Amino acid sequence: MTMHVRVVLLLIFAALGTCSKSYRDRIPNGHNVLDPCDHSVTWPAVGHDSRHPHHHIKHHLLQFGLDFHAAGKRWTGALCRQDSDGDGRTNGEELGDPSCQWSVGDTPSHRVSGHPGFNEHTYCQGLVG
Ligand SMILES: [Ca+2]
Repeated sequence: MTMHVRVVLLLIFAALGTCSKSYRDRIPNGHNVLDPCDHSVTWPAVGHDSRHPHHHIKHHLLQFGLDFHAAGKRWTGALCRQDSDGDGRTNGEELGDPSCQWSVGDTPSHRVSGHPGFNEHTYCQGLVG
């Protein structure tokens, strides 16, 4: 492998590694979302059905991830008012922006209180027992 190829590969992997990190900056409390069933750990890949999706394995986007992409990968009023996981709470309520006022760089008005991609009531029950 030539030095040029190594440098290009390094840059590609570096870019892939920062993707979801920058997406997390685009939603309120994006770095504080917890595992829906185990609140002792965070769920870094908020839009994905795996906490740490590997880029070489095909992984699935949650409905929240699909909705985020459909909104132009931005926190919009419509995305905030949506209930992507169907648990009866809006994405904004779960992510600490119940009045849908948050903008990138702001401190959210509330703490994160749920995962916008999982209906905790049904998803976590399915994992027990
Ligand atoms: Ca939820």
